[in-house]
Amino acid sequence: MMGRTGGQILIKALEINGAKEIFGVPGESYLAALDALYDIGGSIRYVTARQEGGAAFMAAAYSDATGDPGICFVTRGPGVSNAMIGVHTAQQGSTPLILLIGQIPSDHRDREAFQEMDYRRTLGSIVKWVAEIDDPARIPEYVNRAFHVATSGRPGPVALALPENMLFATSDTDDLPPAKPTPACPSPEDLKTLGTMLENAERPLLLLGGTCWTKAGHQAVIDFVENHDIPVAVGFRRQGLFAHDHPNFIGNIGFGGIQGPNEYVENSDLIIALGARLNDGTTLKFSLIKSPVPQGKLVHILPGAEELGRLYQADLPILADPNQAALALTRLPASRQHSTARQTARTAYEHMRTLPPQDGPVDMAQVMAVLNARLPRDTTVTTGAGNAADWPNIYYDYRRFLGALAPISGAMGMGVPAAVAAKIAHPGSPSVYIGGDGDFLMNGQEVATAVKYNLDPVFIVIDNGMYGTIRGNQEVKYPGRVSGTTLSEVDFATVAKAYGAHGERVENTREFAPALERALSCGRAAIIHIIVGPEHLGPNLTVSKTGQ
Ligand SMILES: Cc1ncc(C[n+]2csc(CCOP(=O)(O)OP(=O)(O)O)c2C)c(N)n1
Ligand SMILES: [Mg+2]
Repeated sequence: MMGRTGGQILIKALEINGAKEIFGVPGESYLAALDALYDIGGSIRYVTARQEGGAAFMAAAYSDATGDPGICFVTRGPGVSNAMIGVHTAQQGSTPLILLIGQIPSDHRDREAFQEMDYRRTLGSIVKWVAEIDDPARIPEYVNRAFHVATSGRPGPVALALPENMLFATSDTDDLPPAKPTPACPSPEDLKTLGTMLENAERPLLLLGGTCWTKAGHQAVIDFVENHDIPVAVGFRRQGLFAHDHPNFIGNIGFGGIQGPNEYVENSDLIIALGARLNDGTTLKFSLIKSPVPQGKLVHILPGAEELGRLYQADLPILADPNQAALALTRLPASRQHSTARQTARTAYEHMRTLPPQDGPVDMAQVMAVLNARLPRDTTVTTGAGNAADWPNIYYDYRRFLGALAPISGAMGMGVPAAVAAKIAHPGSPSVYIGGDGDFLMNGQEVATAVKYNLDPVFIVIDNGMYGTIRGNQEVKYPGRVSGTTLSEVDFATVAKAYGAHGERVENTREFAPALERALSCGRAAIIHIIVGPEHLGPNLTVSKTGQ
């Protein structure tokens, strides 16, 4: 019997496990898998990116936007090297990502063959699991394990190397049923203890973070905080976990957060951290919540036993899937309301988010006001890294569940591919990137991917002609000694046109609103190039004010 090729068995196993999109750059190493996609009839789409860094970021962002594992397919050595930024970002962001690698033929292994790389060593410290498949008959087993490992415990990236000859070889092996999720539930005793702690708290806080949230889990969170009227904050770059216009929301904390909610966290006597690892980004380098022993009481709920007790000695560590935990929390009797604490924290949040007019040719405070008023609730907003990302991070009213896509790793270059991925995940909803001139060009080539797939994200580029974040730090530590931080002038509206996208140039505040209207309604990808001038360093920050 002829059987199926390794490529066919692989693609079938991905389909059985629910894969809908594969983000990649092709290589001759995995032609057999590409060929199997040709036959599968559209149930899985292969999204051809322009660079593996873009593809890996798209896969990670797709996962962050949907809660499903992201899948990225790249070729060996050079392809993997490019993709590593997305894999590292998935690790730091607890994002389930499956990296498939077209590998050199097995009979050339260990000769430093053309493009050979030892994935166990190069990827070993940034993935949860890496393996190479030698026998096509075992593909279903390895693929199921990849889905299981990526999504269970603390979610994260895994990698499978697929030797070229193995993908061409045939086997008559059977398919397996899909990997089964194993979400842990909190025990009744732990819930009872948590209920008593909440009853006795004066300034409680629910702090949300983590990945793989479901709509049901999200709704349970809303029900729980409304039942008890307790304040909710989200961790570093987790703005998509709670609508910012909800009266119980008091802000995102940590790096890129604002003072009001940070103060509430420092003085809270009970933090229920649900899904949040409480990393240095969320805790402002462990200052808002002292590590290893917090100043107030801490209930730490995480899906991975290995993470509980790693950064914090919680009063009540609970090993549970955040969705299951949230559902359990809705069953706690609401005997005490915390309305005063909640109202005070909410008022502080609203007050601290009010922006004065900003210096420069374009007032970014007004730009943010236009975006908040104009963009519908179902908009996904994406960013990369740098001060420019603080505009959305702090001042955009995120309202869509999982509608904030940004790198927990602080990697520049995620925002552009993430905006493309958001359009693939939610074609009917707007997707808007907001980032700096430096960040945009780290993966600006993926605008071409948006054009290829007829997607219409809007890319807003805040151009100060420099790596402003680093320049700002330079001005503080080495005033007036500018070194390595300036950038050349790029006409991004013209770049847009060259890609087949719509381009707008905004040189003063009043030009922004009509430019946004045209970008949102043009029916194709669009770049809005905002010239903020060489003094601009971010919210309330200019070169001249730095160091004063
Ligand atoms: C991949 C990567 N390289 C370098 C850095 C360091 N870095 C952080 S912010 C930044 C500058 C960002 O410039 P831009 O996007 O123009 O925004 P601005 O700071 O000017 O607002 C750099 C170089 C990083 N975080 N990620
Ligand atoms: Mg810049």
